[in-house]
Amino acid sequence: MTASQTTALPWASVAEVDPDVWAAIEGERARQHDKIELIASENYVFKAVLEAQGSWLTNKYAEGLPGKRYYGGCEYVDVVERLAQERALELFPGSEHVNVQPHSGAQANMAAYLSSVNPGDKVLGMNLAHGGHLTHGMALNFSGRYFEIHAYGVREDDQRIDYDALEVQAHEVRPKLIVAGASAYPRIIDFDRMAAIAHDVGALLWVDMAHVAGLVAAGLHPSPFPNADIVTTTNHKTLRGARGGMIFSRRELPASVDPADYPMVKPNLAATIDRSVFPGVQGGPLMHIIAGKAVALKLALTPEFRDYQARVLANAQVMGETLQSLGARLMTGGTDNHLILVDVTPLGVTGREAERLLDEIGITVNKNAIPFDTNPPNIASGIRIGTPATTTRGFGTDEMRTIAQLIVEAIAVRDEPAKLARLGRTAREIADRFPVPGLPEA
Ligand code: DSN
Repeated sequence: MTASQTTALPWASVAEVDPDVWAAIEGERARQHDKIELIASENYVFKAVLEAQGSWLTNKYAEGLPGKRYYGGCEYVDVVERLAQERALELFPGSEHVNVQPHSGAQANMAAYLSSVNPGDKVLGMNLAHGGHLTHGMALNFSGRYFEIHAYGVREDDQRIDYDALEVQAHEVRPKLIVAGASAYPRIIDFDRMAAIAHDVGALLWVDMAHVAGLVAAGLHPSPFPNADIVTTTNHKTLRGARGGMIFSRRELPASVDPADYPMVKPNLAATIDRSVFPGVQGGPLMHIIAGKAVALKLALTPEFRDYQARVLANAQVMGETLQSLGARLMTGGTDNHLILVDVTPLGVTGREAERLLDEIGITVNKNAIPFDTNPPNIASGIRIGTPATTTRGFGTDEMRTIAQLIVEAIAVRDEPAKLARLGRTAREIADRFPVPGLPEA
């Protein structure tokens, strides 16, 4: 390297400094453009969010909260974090307190536990195999290792949450904390009923609304506020924001619980939540990511965002109806939200086979266990299909109908490469018609 190259290095691009990493970034750009993204937890951020996330705010340490930092020079990051907080509280009416620092949904969830239960305490969470989440009590996760987890689930006949059974179980178990929320549940979750069940047994209700947060913000899924005591979310799923998490809470414990059961809550729940995020589970907040969250939350407060969420739902409806009319078995018989859980075994393949096959024709999904699955999780009987990303891209119900047909046809002609190649060309033609927001053209 020459002296002038060394001098230029601080201003050089990724492509110049590290062609290997740049090639992978560029490959991912092309993949995101060329393929149809149906992973229910993914989305595309707008350029303004990418710009904030990629900004020099990454250089700043800012442990603490706005106005109460452990570092100097925080005047601008304080502005950014306060804007994110104000917008988050405005987006979810009934919310009383928010911390926008969690690096991820899992870390927001860790802070929820730290604010409400001690190791060994009883927690009632949704069974992962029925659509729950790793951090809601899976044995290998910290949640399953440190707390006494009791799982509730869905009924076998209609695959819907059995609230009556949950109520009975809550009275038997007497948990300190009930966790609501799911990663692969296509129906509305009755947060109010779950709050009533929790408060009736002297427990706190924590809602992890990560998957449906955008729908909640748009008023298209019932809100967990004000009845849930703690609410966590990611920012990057239906909310279409920067990658990361947020945690909301009531200011005070609800009157229905005995404060003696929650000795970690001092002097109130809001302060406990903040303390649980930092120094509880994190050090310095990622200020560039918080800037991305602030920008995305501003966009989420617009009428266009509500319209987008309505189109996410309409697209999921049409996708589900078309798949069902073509012989696929939908868990719960349909969907109320942004995702569909499809048992693909009646079509002659496992979830793993379907995932691989669809990838071949340019459609990205994930294999997913279905409730009472007889296949192991790494094979699975189902696939999970979501519409947030394609809807951001501008796909409408016509495209959804065509994609559903492509999915079923690809499975039917899975042993015929020429036919699969033809389906792949159709998928690519659709993708080519809709540029991905925020993504530069090649
Ligand atoms: N991994 C996410 C999902 O795909 O649903 C949840 O954290």
